[in-house]
Amino acid sequence: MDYFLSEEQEMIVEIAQQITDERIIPQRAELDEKDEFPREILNSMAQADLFGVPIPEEYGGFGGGCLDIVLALEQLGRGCIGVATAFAASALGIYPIIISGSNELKEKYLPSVASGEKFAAFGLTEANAGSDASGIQTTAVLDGDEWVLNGTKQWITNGGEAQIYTIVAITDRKRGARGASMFVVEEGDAGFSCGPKEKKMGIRASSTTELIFKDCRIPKDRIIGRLGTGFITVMKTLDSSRPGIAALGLGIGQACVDEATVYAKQRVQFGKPIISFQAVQHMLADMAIQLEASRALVYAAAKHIDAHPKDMSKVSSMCKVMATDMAMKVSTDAVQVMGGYGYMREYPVEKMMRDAKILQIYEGTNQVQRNVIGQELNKEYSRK
Ligand code: COS
Repeated sequence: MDYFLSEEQEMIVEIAQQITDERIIPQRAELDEKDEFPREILNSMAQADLFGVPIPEEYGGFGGGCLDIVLALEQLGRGCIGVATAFAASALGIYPIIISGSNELKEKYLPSVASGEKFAAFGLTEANAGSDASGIQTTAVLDGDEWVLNGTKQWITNGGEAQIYTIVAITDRKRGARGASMFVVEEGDAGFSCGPKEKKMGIRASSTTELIFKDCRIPKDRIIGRLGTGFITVMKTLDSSRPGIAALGLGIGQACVDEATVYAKQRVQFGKPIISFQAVQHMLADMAIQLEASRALVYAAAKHIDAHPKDMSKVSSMCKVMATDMAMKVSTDAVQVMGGYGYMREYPVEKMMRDAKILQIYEGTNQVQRNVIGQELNKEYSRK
């Protein structure tokens, strides 16, 4: 379907497509097998200026909007969402600075992330705080001209690989959601370390570690935004990043439709290619319908967010749920169409099915997204 993209948007698609076809697809199986971080591929994305897409022009970026980043991530996700997650997590890590940071923080951190020289990571989740984002235990206490951080973040994408970490910590426990603040921590800060890489079901090219703060001292001016606004910045960050996760779902969906259709045309059973059997055709048709419907919603949501940035929570959650549930269903069906071969590592759909699962979990489970949508509906209809 033609979504009438601008020339610049077509260019973003073309660049991401080329990196996906030439660099990601040939390497994805090996990166998955070896749990290997895709540094060289990320370097080629940096050379192609992809890291600059979400960063404002005055800080060395492309100044792209939500649809621009969605288009890039959809293509990268078609290749491998492990690689694409490493890329997306750098954008996620820098959003708090874009959304709430001072000009000084923006000048200090955004240009090196826009150029791809440095990677970023976002630290919210803890052992006892995931869906309950305001239940975090990590603390930050002001001591003279420094903040002293203590606590442990869990399952942080780009942990150990990023140089810039934006993290949320409690600065005044009595104030509830208004008692959290966000900070920038740099690789090498005293008292800051990362745990070993986690062993995951999928997205194994990406790195996931703990972030450990033991009397970690950082300068006072590394606070992002005003004291006590950390939870709001976290929520706005997640609202901004969720369409990107939806785009990864589109990427997997497209790759699965492609793989399963090509296979069904080649695989002969009972003397005919299996695509000539209605049972298989209907599965492929349902996969294609769900994919295209999800794409229409993700693009429409991204355009809405670009036009109305203050009204993004509901549409952001809606497109995340729809496209990632679609990715799980369509990847499971692709394995089914391909039968025994689909279940084997020799074909890429088994990896896509393992990878798809995380999309329903990270950056807010799809159950939490439904809570957000339900709460927004409740508010809207109370006003009517
Ligand atoms: N944008 C701006 N402000 C927001 C917001 C948003 N999207 N969502 C909530 N807020 C504000 C609220 O307005 C409220 O402000 P006041 O204190 O001024 O009233 C404050 O934040 C607290 O909001 P709320 O009471 O709704 O917070 P809850 O603790 O009930 O949180 C959910 C609700 C479940 C929506 C939230 O915890 C959430 O999104 N969880 C998922 C987190 C997640 O994605 N985790 C995975 C992380 S992997 S990176």
